[in-house]
Amino acid sequence: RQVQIIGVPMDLGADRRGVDMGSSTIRYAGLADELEAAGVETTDAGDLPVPRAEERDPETVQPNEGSAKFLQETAEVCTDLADEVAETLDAGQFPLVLGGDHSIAIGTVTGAARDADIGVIWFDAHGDFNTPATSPSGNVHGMPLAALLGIGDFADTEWANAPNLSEENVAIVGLRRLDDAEREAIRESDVTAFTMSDIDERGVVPVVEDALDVATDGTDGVHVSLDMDWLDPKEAPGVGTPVRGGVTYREAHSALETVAERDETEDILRTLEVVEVNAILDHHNETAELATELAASALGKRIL
Ligand code: DIR
Ligand code: MN
Ligand code: MN
Ligand code: MN
Repeated sequence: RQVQIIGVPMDLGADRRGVDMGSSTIRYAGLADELEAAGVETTDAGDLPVPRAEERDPETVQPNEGSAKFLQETAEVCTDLADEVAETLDAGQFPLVLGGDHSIAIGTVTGAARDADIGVIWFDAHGDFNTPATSPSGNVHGMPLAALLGIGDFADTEWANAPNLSEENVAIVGLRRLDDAEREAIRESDVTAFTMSDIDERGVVPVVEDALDVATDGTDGVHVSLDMDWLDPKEAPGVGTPVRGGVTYREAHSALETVAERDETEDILRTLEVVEVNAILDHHNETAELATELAASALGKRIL
């Protein structure tokens, strides 16, 4: 497997500035060496251009302003990213996308789903199921799953609706914080959602096995989206929206090793992204280091 690293220094989708540095901090934490040690060859495409919030002309306020901040800019970045991901796959390489905030998943998944039926595993404390109409924050990083599935007012949002992705093939793992409208929308959808309570009761490996079954059922491949706030803030302090009660360091590794094991036998992994590492909030780059390690686990790193 030849991995192509694609950085997306995006922070327009989140209130906490500093997440734009996520891709550099993950690289600085030694991603390429870590992957090489795992026997994975890498190349690096560098960072996609992302406009700075400060650059925007206040005269050109978007129609969605207030309900979804920077939606137009997000659409542009995600369209570029989708092209980059699709081209990387066409070239026979494996896209590893580094955020940036979670809004970029709209681009990654749209690109991954361009020429294949895909399933998605979404490791996150949050549901990311808000829409511009329901979002209490207006931050697009709380909306990517709803956007990709064309939920609510995203129904006609062409740039965001992933072709070849159905709700039946989406599994959220590790949920512990939902806004009211998100809870409603997830219940009404055919998405499978595993909460932290499921992990408490059953253990992380059986839950991830079930999530893999959901994501692989009738699909050509799986996208894994890893929001670092999925982990407990004690393990991953460098995130903008931490929620207590997340998975531990060991559980996180077990989960991604479970993905890698399935991939070893069934060749299921199509794309991977790691998002929401916030360099300003991090302690000595430890969240970026953990992101690096978890990416290596997903791509097959083993102790023996
Ligand atoms: C919150 C936070 N539900 C929002 N979402 C986050 O702004 O919509 N998702 N942080 O990962
Ligand atoms: Mn998220
Ligand atoms: Mn299908
Ligand atoms: Mn989250």
